[in-house]
Amino acid sequence: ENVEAYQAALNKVRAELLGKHYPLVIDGERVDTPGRLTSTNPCDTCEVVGTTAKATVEDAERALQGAWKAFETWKRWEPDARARILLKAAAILGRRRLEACALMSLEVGKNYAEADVEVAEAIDFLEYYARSAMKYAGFGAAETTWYEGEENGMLYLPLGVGVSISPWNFPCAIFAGMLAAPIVAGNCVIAKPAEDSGMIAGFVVDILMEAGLPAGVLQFLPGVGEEVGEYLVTHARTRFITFTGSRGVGLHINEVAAKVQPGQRWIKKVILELGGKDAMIVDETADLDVAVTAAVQGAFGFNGQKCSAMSRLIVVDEVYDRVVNAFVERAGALKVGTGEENAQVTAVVNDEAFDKIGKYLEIGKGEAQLLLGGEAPGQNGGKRGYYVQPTIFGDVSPQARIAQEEIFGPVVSILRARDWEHALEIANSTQYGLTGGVCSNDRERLEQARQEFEVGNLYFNRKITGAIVGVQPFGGYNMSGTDSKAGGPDYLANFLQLKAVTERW
Ligand code: TXE
Repeated sequence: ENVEAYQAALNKVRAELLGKHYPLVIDGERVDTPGRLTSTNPCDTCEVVGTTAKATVEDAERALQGAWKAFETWKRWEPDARARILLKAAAILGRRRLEACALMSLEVGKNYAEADVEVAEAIDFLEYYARSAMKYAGFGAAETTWYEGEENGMLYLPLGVGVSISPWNFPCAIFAGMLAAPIVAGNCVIAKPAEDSGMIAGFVVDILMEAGLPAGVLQFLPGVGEEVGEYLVTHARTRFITFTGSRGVGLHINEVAAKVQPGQRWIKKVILELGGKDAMIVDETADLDVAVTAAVQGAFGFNGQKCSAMSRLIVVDEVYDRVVNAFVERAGALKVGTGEENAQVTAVVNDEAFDKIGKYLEIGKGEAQLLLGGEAPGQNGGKRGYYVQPTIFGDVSPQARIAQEEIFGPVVSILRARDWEHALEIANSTQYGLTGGVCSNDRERLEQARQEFEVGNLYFNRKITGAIVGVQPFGGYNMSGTDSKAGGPDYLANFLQLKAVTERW
């Protein structure tokens, strides 16, 4: 019945939201701009879904100054009052869940099943960070609140104004989660969504404003990353940066944000959530069906456009042929189509991704054995769209480019390991370390993986994507990022200044 309700929501969305234009939001005002960012449906490249305004650096300057003004008031709100606004937004998003799913399907091509999980995750992020803030608000905490310390005590004070720069592949959950944490901690945020997903971001901003977020606390600034994003991350008045996106851009931001600008009084706090080249090991003790199911789900969910996607499958020689044949057969049976049809594999997000993946297919043919797919990306049975068939390469060498570099599409490299030890060595042989998995029934090996598999999120005998907010902190080792969010050590502490006050000794 969900799918029927979804279809109905889709039709409502098409009528109401399709063609909608989302302006900037600065100091609580909706502000339009001459420039436009256009969102198109990747499953039908010609269909315009809608537009957002396109911020300039002048808009960014105005947003930054306005946010600092709003900060003077917002920082004095009691944490539980701030938390209640997030909880209200979560409730509104819950009521409008199907519209959010339908809009996401249209804007980034996500199928209903994946979109539904993502909206639930967005709600979880809002609720989780609201609860996290309560810890500081007298709910059983020490009587010291964040402002009037008595005698000796610890104060947790918000930092000020920061920028949140988010990707298109979790355009609702990551967008909402990344701004909710600093805001509920008392900071003000300038939110810069990815160019391909400004509408669903605008949809979330509308809900946060409806929930009562005061003017200026959240400035909504869709725009070109290299322009307004760059302007904000290098600005003397930006106090913190929370970024989720590719390794390349993340490392660039880390570099330029380190430079102390004239008049800058602090060291910018930078939080990075970057890419992955995530591997799952299958050994000879694994349950074959469990392993192949985990591999298909982990590799092709949202067409592999997840930082947590399984892009490497490492199989010990003894079971290599059985596992690979079953995996290729199951992958080959996946339905390719539109998000609305709830196809398992839909179109990749845009022409840039389409071209990038196409190049990797050619590189892969030169490096390894093509086992499935690999046709030049293109039409799906006559339908226009950025479709890439599930593609699998076999006997890939660990140092091959398709085993080292993030392709971010429905492309899997299978590597053959001599034995368990060799498999673990291969798994740890990239610069990333986000998610990883082991399909095995050998408890000693699983124990060894706990200690030695260098990933922030490790899964046994199940797909290696998906982290339950508040239960499984999500974040990686090495080049996959700097922190684990939503569930690890107190993530809000990233956005707070700690002050120890001593009066009586
Ligand atoms: O990233 P991009 P995308 C990663 C995923 C993949 C990438 C895909 O692994 O690598 O995200 O998302 C802005 N200064 N993760 O293509 O291109 C740009 O406008 C400032 C990991 O969106 O890096 C966009 O808003 N900003 C994650 C944002 O950066 C700039 C989970 C990201 O763009 C900029 C999800 C600049 N110079 C995706 N250039 C995890 N680890 O949890 C671009 N931008």
